[in-house]
Amino acid sequence: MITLTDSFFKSDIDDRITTLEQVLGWYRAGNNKMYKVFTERASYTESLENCEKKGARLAVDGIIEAAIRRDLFDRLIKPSGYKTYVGLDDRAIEGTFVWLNGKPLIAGEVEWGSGEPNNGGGRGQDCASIYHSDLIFDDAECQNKLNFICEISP
Ligand SMILES: [Ca+2]
Ligand SMILES: [Ca+2]
Repeated sequence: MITLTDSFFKSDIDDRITTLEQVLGWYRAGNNKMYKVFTERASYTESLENCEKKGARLAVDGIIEAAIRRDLFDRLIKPSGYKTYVGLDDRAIEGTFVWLNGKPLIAGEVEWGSGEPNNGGGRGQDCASIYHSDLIFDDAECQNKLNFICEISP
């Protein structure tokens, strides 16, 4: 795994974008942020850490924006073939989903699967994921090992 270093972030933005796109395989979305789905499945906490190690974060902005979300789903999440974590959870207050940027999820902002979020019927499911089959969300048990999508502002 290639980890982005301080020197990378000090280099010219065009060089950074070229490196991310052409060397590291990140996708530049319409919001000018870059995305990559990682398939070394990880828990939610590990996914947060893995994105941070890459100088990124678990995806938020491109997931909130519906058109970008659709693009990211079609290009990255669906082909990855597995449920994928995004930066949204209700770990702090049960039933109150908050994006990693601190903004609360607005009702109707994303489409949940039928009956979701269900908190696992009381077992405790606090970490949001997107199915690879359809662009719908499910709250998963945070220790589940899923794919994850990172977001970086080059
Ligand atoms: Ca929950
Ligand atoms: Ca669920």
